[in-house]
This record gives sequence, C-alpha cells and structure tokens, in this order.
Amino acid sequence: MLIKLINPNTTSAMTELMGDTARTVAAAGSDIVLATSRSGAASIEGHYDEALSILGVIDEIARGKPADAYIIGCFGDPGLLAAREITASPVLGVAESAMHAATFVATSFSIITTLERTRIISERLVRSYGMQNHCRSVRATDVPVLELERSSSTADAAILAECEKALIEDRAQAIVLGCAGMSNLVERLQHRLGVPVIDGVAAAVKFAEGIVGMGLRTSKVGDLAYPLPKAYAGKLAEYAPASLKLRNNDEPSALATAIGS
Ligand code: 2AL
Repeated sequence: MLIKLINPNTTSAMTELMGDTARTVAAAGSDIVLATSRSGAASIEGHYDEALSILGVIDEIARGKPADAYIIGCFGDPGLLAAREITASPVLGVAESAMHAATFVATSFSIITTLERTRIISERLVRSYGMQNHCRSVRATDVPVLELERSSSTADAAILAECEKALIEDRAQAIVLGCAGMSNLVERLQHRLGVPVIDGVAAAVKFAEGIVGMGLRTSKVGDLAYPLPKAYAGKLAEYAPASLKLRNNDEPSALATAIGS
C-alpha cells in the first residue's frame, strides 16, 4: 500500500522528521512516500500561511504516482476537504487523526501547540471536528514551528511544562501534540507524563492503513464529489478541474483494488 505523506510547508527537514515517525509505525506492507510542498511558507502558523499552502497540497495529490492514501502533515489540516474532492483515495489530516485517536484511549485530551495564534486556529478545528466534548484545552507554548527543528532544550521544556499544566490544571487524561514537527517527542513525553501522548502523523498512518485495508474510498456523493467542471481564471487557470483530472488518473493501485475486492 502506498501512502503519500505531504508536508504542506516547504521545510524539507520537517518532512524527514515526520517521515521517520511514519516509517517507524507503518506496517510491513506500507510504503511511505514523502513530499515537501514546492510552494508556500517555510512554516504554517496562521490563516494566511495556511490558505497559501493549499495549492502545494493539491499539486502533490494531483501529480505523480497515485497513492492509496494521502496524509496532510500539518496540524491545521490545510485543504483537507478540497483534497478529498480531487481524489477518491482516502485523505487524512494529522489533527483530525490525532483527536480521533485520543478519544479511543481517554475521555478527555488537551492539545499542546506552538504559537498563541495557532492555538486559536486549533480551537476552531476542535469545534469543526465536533471534539468539544473531549478537548479540555488547547495550550500554546510560544515555540515557533521552525524552532522545533532546532530541538532546543528550551522548546522541549516549554512543551513539557504545558503538558503538565494540561494534566494538572485542565484535568486532561491524554495529550495531543499540536504540530507535526513535534512527532519525535512522543516517547520522551509519554515516559515523563505517564499518560497517552498522541502524534497525528503516526495516528494518520495507522488510520490510513486501516481505512484502505477496509476497502474504503472517499464518498463521491455530495460535497466530496469531484469539483464541477468550469473555467478558472488568472494565476489559477491551471487548477481548473479539467486540467487537474488530466494530471491525476486517480486509479487505485492494484494492491488497493485487491484489498477492496
Ligand atoms: C504546523 C505544522 O504542523 N506544520 C506547520 O508548518 N505548522 N502546526 C502548528 N500548529 O504550528
């Protein structure tokens, strides 16, 4: 099974970090292919960064060898529903995957994320995924995304401190890591905290394997149907659905077909 893990930001070191996590948890028959967005911001920390990252995600789904499943490796899940429109292969976001995984191992969780502005965006995601009954709090660490790359002890200490506050002050029973660049911290934090610590990259890989293994594909009835054919103007002319279709034959691989039948 081919799983394409797309980093919507343009920092390839972060893609490699996510890739290490994905390959560690992947089943023997899963092939993880990594892609770093070729357009957009070096890190995604706000609505503007996020909006402009979506075309890079679309490019990675529409071009190249079709995958059995795609993972959007950024905690904002940028372009998740748009991505689901342009392919029938399952597309998973790391934030939605992490939150769903948390509900299987605890009745409440807290999200520990990067900047205050990102915290507010994550709160909106909690509401949009209907996770208000499970999410006790979303806490910011004030650690910028690219600072995680440097793996400084101050960043690690700030993350640990917010996790502890979430468990003690907010009575969370599990921690969801609110940035794909934190995926290498799971083991250390879990050891220190003694509660489940969930990274969305790992969760998305395991859910992707399960969903493909069940033979499920994205519903093309309703709002996730392929985009309606129409002209797109200006800089976005090449993203007109008809042009995208030419670049994306969207055929499931032989393996996916075999599993699904
Ligand atoms: C992220 C993430 O996962 N990647 C990125 O560039 N920004 N999310 C975040 N909450 O800071």
